[in-house]
Amino acid sequence: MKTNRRQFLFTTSLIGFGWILNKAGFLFGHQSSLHYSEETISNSVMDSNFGDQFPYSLPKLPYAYDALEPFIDKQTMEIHHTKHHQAYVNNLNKALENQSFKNAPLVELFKKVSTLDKAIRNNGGGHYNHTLFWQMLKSNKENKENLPSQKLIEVLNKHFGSFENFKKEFSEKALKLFGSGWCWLVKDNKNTLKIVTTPNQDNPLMDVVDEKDRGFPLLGIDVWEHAYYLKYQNRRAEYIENFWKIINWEFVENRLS
Ligand code: MN3
Repeated sequence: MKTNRRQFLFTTSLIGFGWILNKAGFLFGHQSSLHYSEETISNSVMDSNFGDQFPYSLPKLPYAYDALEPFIDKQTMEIHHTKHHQAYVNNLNKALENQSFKNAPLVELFKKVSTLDKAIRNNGGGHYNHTLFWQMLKSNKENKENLPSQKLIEVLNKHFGSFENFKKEFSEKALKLFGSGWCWLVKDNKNTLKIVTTPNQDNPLMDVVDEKDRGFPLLGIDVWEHAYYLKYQNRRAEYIENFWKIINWEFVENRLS
């Protein structure tokens, strides 16, 4: 069932990719399109869980706008979701509407995004990244200790020495990222966990990202000022510290497996 769906996704995307590859000057050998696979492009990873398709739409939040208080305030969530995320969705649809490959899965477009209109990169990334971000968070009004499961802690220990080391490295990279962007925990195609940052709305599935930083996103933090400025102003470090209290570790663990 899963294989059929994958084949379907690849087939539908090929129509669009034929155009892209031809435009990029690639030679299409006979039947080569039938053999197109993730392995064709080195170190590329795809998120086949991302189900939205053209025309894209704003997903509902899995909680109320005030659910993340006091760590992320209601107004920030409402503006972030209904204005910022909605704008990425609208602009992505606009950028794709006249493209022959508009029905190709967004995560397939990421693999060739360097050859596409910049608006697809920015707004496609914006839609994908925020759709993930909302699900990576959860309510914790009582400010309970929020740790991953023992199983996930063991995985993080293996890759980072300890959970504390992981938290420290992730927080530091998120803090030091200059300007707007995202900090991610990713699993690369060798199953190694890494912490990487991407500028603007880029993400680790995109071919514009350095090969060593590519991977499947497990966790991400939005460090654009629009994600925290109303409550934290310039205090990004405080926003990052509070982010740890509202991470939906179950969601992260599900993505790992
Ligand atoms: Mn944002």
